[in-house]
Amino acid sequence: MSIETLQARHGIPDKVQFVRRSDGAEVVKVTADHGSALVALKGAHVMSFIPAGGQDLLWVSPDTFVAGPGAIRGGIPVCWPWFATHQTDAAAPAHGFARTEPWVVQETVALPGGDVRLAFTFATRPEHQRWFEGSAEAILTVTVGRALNLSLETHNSGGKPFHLTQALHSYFNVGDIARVSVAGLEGTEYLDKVEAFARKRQAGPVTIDREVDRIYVATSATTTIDDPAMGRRITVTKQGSASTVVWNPWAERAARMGDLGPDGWRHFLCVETTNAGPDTIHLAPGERHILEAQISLTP
Ligand code: TA6
Repeated sequence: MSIETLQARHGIPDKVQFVRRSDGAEVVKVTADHGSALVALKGAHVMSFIPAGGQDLLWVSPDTFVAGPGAIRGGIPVCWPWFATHQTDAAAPAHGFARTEPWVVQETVALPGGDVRLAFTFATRPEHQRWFEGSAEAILTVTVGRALNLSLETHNSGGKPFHLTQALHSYFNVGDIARVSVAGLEGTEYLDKVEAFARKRQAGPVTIDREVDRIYVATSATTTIDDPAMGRRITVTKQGSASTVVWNPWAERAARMGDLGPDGWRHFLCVETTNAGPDTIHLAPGERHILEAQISLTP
């Protein structure tokens, strides 16, 4: 559907605007009473969330090419229907195929309290069968207000059961990664991807002084990112998620990645709401699962 048709069908004056930017990216601009957001149609990818009077909670690389075929670096990639590398096919798209494909706009709603809700859908197609044998539908609901609420519902719409791993892979904007700490995971076990998935236990808050790539397991805890350089704290609460991923590539790996911009790694931390690693969702035909995250500035 063209961006003009989307605007005619789903635009809401002063609140929801569908635009093609000068770089070719098709995006939805959302202006709610207490916050604003920007969502790319590719991947239903939230690229910005600014609570009223504040600064962006999300980081996007200045070097990312939003309109290109690859994944957007930053914001909140929706990793679905698998997280990280595919279980059997290393050549399959990392973090699933949904993050680089267009999603369908289902509805936009101006809610009574001043928040704005958008809903996007994505359905698997026959060409995905080589990587994913089931038939699934995803609905991503994005509600913008004082907080950013995300709900990712998965429905097994086919006749076969399937396994699902997934993430709301949020890149948070931080002033100085070396001074950030994350509370909420104290005492939690994690798989350390930097050390061949060694099983370890978190002592105290999470701090970053090297490459960190961890799947915290068996946790539904709320996490709070304390960012003294920006003088703020960000809280992430979640439901339908029994794992949390914390990732920052640090300098060396960032240099190899090539799309983070100069010193970009210093200015983001991923704290991801996931079902990842051993935390796998099994859906029988007709079953549904909902993964939810609420992201807000801590008052
Ligand atoms: O969530 C952490 C992680 O899986 C890391 O291992 C790292 O690879 C990161 O995601 C980024 O993945 P990407 O495919 O976007 O380069």
